[in-house]
Amino acid sequence: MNAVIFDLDGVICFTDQYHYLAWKEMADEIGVYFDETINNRLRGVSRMDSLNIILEKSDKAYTHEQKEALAAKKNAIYVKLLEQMSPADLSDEVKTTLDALRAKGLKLAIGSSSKNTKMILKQIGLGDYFDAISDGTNIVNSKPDPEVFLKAAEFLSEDPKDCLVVEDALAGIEAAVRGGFKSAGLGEAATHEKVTYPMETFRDLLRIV
Ligand code: B16
Ligand code: MG
Repeated sequence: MNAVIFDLDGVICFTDQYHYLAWKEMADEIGVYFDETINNRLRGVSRMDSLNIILEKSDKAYTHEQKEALAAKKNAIYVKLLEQMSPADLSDEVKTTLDALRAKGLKLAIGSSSKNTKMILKQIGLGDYFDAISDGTNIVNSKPDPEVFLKAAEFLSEDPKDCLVVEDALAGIEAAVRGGFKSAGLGEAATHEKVTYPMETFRDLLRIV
């Protein structure tokens, strides 16, 4: 293994609650039912795909422009909430493990669907930490398409078979498998039938690589 590619939300840090609060405010404004169970389906899913899932509960048809406006409204609320994040939102376990992986000579990258990746990394004090960042701003197709991870491997000049993808979402493991990567899964992702290494906690990576 030459490199490790980390999903961001649900692996390096946790912004689920901010996504939830922002989508909830938007959904309440248009009178569409939304709860934590629906929010769980949005993990690892792109912003527009998330909105489409939320609008399954609406009987109104929205135009593309109206959807763009709703997604922008949600994102403005979300970004405001992200401003509260600080290095205290990066756990000791994650930071210590990342440093240990780097000390082993591995290249470290991010592969996230989020277009807010760079802001989040800056907020938690990892703005300049990774060797490459592939995120929602450089892809056309989101997970389970492997594009975000293939781009990360390309940015690192590594072959997918020499990279480990770390994910918390089933769609993320699917993307890793389709791209020819080995995968390590946390939470729900540990239950994917094709995951290479199911994990209980982030530091388990040290016994994998
Ligand atoms: P944004 P990940 C994903 O991040 C989140 O899990 C998902 O809930 C979100 O909709 C997606 O990013 C897009 O985020 O609206 O900030 O572009 O898990 O791929 O790091
Ligand atoms: Mg995730």
